[in-house]
Amino acid sequence: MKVVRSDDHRLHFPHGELSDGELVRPYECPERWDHVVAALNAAGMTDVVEPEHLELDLLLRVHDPAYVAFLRTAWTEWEESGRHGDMIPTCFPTRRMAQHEPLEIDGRLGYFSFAAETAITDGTWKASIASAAIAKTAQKHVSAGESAAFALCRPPGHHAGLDYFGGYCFINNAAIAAQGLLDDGAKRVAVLDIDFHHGNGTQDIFYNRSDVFFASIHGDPLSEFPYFSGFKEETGAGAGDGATRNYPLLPGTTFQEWVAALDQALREIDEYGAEALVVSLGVDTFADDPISSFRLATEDFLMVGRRIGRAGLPTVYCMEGGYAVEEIGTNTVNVLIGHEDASP
Ligand code: 7XA
Ligand code: ZN
Repeated sequence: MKVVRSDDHRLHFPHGELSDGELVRPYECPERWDHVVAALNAAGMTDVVEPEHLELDLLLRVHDPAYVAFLRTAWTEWEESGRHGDMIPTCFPTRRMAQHEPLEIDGRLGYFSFAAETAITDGTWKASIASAAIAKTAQKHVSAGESAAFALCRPPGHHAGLDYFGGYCFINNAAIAAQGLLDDGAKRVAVLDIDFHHGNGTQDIFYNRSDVFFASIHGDPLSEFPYFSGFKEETGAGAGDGATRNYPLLPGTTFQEWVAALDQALREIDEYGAEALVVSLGVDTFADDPISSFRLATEDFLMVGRRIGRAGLPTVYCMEGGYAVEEIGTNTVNVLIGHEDASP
């Protein structure tokens, strides 16, 4: 399996994350990437590819132009306003607000985000573009005939919506990959999101579309981030009516319970008639993950990959969450090994 990665992820690393009332070292840290690379190397998955240059127009296939313009210049605007620390949003529009895009950077920061744990730094734009380029390059290899490719994206992407960031995500890498698969010939694509957290951004981007089926298995939003999206009754709208499926599961969910939802999601992807698959691969479903509450074990991830591989679809894996830093590598690579085991 081709592995696409780049050192540019290191350009993004905020000084702090607002968590449980304190400013802590961000859970989403560069060492996560290092551990995944170490596990890939240990497993002999060394068919490494550098990302190709990303045309910025591609971002506009899945994101709003005003949002992309904001992300691109946010740090400069921040510095020009005399600030140098991390850009942490503190004021958000809520129900019936957000009629106007503010002119001032603090207002714009809140307008284009949904949560305060995620900061922008001077390297965020470059790292986010590199991450999207990684997803795009992995997709290109799959569209060209590879059965699967792994995009080692950092920052992750599945919380980034049409016009907002949050949940450590800025550009939606999985959406870039799904759109690319369509642009290169697939008629119907599925995104399967197995990260612990609901992929609200991916859902937002494709909610009204029938050419991308989105299925997400995640912690029940009544008790887990992102809280306001990922309920069972969210099934798509307009042309996309029926093309979104959510499987919210309770804290403490075991592998046996979780895998029943995975099998159901894979059946629905099959019924939908997807020609290609994007997997939002988060391993924060792991029992020892510090910010999640499912109970998957390291060896379970092999079974996850086998089940996905048995679907027999050309597949792009995009890295999302996973914060048990010592185990993130083995857990991630187990999914990829399982996938390869299952492939014909
Ligand atoms: O998949 N998404 C993540 O792993 C990020 C979740 C951020 C949670 C922040 C809660 N304070
Ligand atoms: Zn997550």
